[in-house]
Amino acid sequence: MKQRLREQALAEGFSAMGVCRPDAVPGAAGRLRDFLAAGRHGQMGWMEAREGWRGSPAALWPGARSVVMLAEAYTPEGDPLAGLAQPDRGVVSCYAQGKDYHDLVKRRLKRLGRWLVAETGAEIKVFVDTAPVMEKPLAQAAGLGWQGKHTNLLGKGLGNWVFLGAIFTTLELEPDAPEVSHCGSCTACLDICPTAAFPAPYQLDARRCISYLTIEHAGPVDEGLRGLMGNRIYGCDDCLAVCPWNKFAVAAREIGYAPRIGLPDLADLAGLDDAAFRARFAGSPVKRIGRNRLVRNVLYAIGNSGRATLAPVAAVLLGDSDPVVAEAARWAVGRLSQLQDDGVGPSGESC
Ligand code: B12
Ligand code: SF4
Ligand code: SF4
Repeated sequence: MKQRLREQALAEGFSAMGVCRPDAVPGAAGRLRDFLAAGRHGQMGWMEAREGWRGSPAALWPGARSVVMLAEAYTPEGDPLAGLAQPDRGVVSCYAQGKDYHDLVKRRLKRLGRWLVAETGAEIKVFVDTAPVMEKPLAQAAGLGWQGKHTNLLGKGLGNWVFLGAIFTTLELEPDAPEVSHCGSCTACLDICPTAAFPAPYQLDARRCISYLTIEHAGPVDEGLRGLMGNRIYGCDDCLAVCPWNKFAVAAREIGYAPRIGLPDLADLAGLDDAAFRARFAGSPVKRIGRNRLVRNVLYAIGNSGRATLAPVAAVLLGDSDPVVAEAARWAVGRLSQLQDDGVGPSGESC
């Protein structure tokens, strides 16, 4: 059955499948507890709220006998870091360039799950991202790959540009052998992080991670971190992009991940009102942060751009009805006028 399930998973478009027992990650609960106790989750209170289930997949659904872990590739075709050299444009992480992966992965998981139910009569529950399930350690236990020093799951024949999904089932399936780390002495992901968000290899302080700051963090971002965000306005790809194992990354098979957003103009984005924001980002993961948070991020990017021509764009938002947007506009205008006073750009060129 496991072999047939794997064939079906690959036929559905998944890149890899593995199986583990629900109790296969006994160490994860303690590490989650340490992460939460250190406050590294920042404002993500939902991580604490269901800590018991998150740390113990066996407690989440006591009837489950096996966890089927699946990886779905979204490997970008070009260099995801190329846009960082264009300061008047905003960089949206390649995971969010196409359609929302939650919808695409879940749809595929449900199709595979229905097949499993029809074949075996077993019960199933499917999860992707938002449930209290630690998907990365489960995927490692199921042999899909290992959690790299950047904390994401990567595999030798997979690379790290993969989303994860899980099917819990009452069916007994033969577990796969867990994978071990093949990071060796490499530290490329730790070294490139613009905000020094890794307190140690294999550990992330989300409060410093640009992905967290641009997507999850409500309110103003600490001023010391804003300047380090550059023109990243939604998510961050730096630590993933430098991983040498991506030489062997599998290609994305889901056409829905093809880039639709590209490198948007910061001035255009700053001018979005609620309705225009919703229309522009319909079906995209970007939609979930709402107009105000995106415009806040855009204003930080404008402040970091070194482009005096963008100061009037920021100035229009000084009176924005959202106080966080208005404060971000003040910061951006202040930063750009400082550069004008000095007559130099952020990299030392005359502006
Ligand atoms: C919360 C969350 C975030 C937070 C925190 C990320 C984090 N690393 O914890 C923020 C908002 C920052 C985030 C960012 C991103 N995320 Co996110 N996120 C999640 C979520 C919902 C939970 C992760 C979690 O449980 N974190 C808590 C910590 C404690 O767990 P952990 O990361 O597994 O930590 C382990 C290590 O610290 C390890 N550890 C600690 N010490 C030591 C020591 C040694 C020696 C070892 C070996 C291990 C070790 O033990 C812990 C448990 O195993 C998952 C979905 C899910 N339900 O699992 C998606 C998920 C991890 N995210 C995902 C993605 C794509 C991203 C981004 C790449 C998006 C982007 N481009 O902007 C970035 C990557 C940033 C990064 N470097 O991690 C994917 C990752 C897929 C993959 N290949 O791994 C997931 C799995 C969603 C999905 N279904 O596909 N994310
Ligand atoms: S996603 Fe960006 S900010 Fe977050 S840990 Fe990776 S490199 Fe650092
Ligand atoms: S960049 Fe190097 S250290 Fe980081 S996950 Fe990849 S192999 Fe491991």
